[in-house]
Amino acid sequence: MRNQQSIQETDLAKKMEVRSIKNGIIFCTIVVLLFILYYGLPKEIQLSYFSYSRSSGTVTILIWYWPFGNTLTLKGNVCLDLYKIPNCTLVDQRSLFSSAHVVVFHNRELIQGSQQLPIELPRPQGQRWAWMSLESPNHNGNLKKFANIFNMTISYRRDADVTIPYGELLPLETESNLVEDSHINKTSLVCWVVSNYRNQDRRSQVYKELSATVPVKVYGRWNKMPLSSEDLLPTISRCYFYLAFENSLAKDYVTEKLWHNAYKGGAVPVVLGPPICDYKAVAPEHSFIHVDEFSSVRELGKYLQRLAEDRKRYEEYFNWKKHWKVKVRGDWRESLCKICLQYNSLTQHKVYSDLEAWDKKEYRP
Ligand SMILES: *[C@@H]1O[C@H](CO)[C@@H](O)[C@H](O)[C@H]1NC(C)=O
Ligand SMILES: *[C@@H]1O[C@H](CO)[C@@H](O)[C@H](O)[C@H]1NC(C)=O
Ligand SMILES: CC(=O)N[C@H]1CO[C@H](CO)[C@@H](O)[C@@H]1O
Repeated sequence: MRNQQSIQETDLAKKMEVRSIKNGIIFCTIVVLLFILYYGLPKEIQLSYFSYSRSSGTVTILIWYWPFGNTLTLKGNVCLDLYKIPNCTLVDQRSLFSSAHVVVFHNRELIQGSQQLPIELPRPQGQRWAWMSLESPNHNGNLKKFANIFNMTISYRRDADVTIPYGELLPLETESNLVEDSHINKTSLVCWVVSNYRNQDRRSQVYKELSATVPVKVYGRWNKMPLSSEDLLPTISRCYFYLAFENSLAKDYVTEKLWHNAYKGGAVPVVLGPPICDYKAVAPEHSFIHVDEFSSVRELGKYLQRLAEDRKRYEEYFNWKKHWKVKVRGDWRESLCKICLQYNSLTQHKVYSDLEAWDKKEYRP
């Protein structure tokens, strides 16, 4: 009897225990559900969900306003039709904000105050805001106020999330045997095209020293010899050397002066800008002459003079043309479509906590 009762009691206790465990599980589940409802999913789960969903389907890039106010048409499937980049939708309607994967802001208008960031809009999970500029750091203004806002950078710099160089060399599919006579029509030794001459610039000092050693033909507004865009390349093609001197000396800042003017013009570029290693990273060896290769500008001048007289050695500066073709940067649509090529390899979570420091990063001459 006693035993029977105690067995029944323990049974009852067990039943009670099971029930309370059940209740506990239900209670915990409700708490977790309420938590998720209120706070949303923890970041890691959300991000992996998002990265899963983004690897298929198209990426939508929203340009919040057009750089320099130059609106370009986005009719049709621009990225596919013009640049053969698939699964990439370019839009400029602000009403599509909530469906955009990337929203792009061009720096110039933000700095001038003609455009504002839509900081009042709630940012959809996983959306990235991109800061875009092709200017050198000393023309970007003070970016301190943009701390902790942007998730990615679009710039000519090699260490930007999306690199938009002013130009690049693409490998030729088949090696070119076309041997041009690079000496044809050459009438000037050294040419320079300059519009904004500032006496204090390093390039102005180099020019002055160089022209004391060899003749330098100067074109452009400064010398009251402006060149129309049609006349630019034919004029440069008549020079043995072209001074591709950048107006700002900054990491990776190599502009169309090299890619378009010199390479397409058919003159050997004499470059002044970032250090030699920055040029070597993007241009073939023996396709340019860097001012820093010489102990003095006088030595540079003497080298140029000897080279122009040595047909064979001068010709060697064009050997790269057998393997490479020049590609100059297209319009802003091309730059924006290129975001899609990088999109799937972007780090999951990134914030530029100090954009100003990133932009003005120590330049090691
Ligand atoms: C040389 O000049 C002639 C006449 O101006 C022109 O037709 C020809 O294309 C030029 N050749 C090169 C390689 O620039
Ligand atoms: C983008 O930056 C914002 C603001 O700092 C941040 O809250 C958000 O998590 C970032 N998003 C990504 C995808 O990195
Ligand atoms: C990764 C991805 O979404 N790829 C798609 C790109 O678009 C083509 C059709 O346009 C699809 O077939 C791919 O699956």
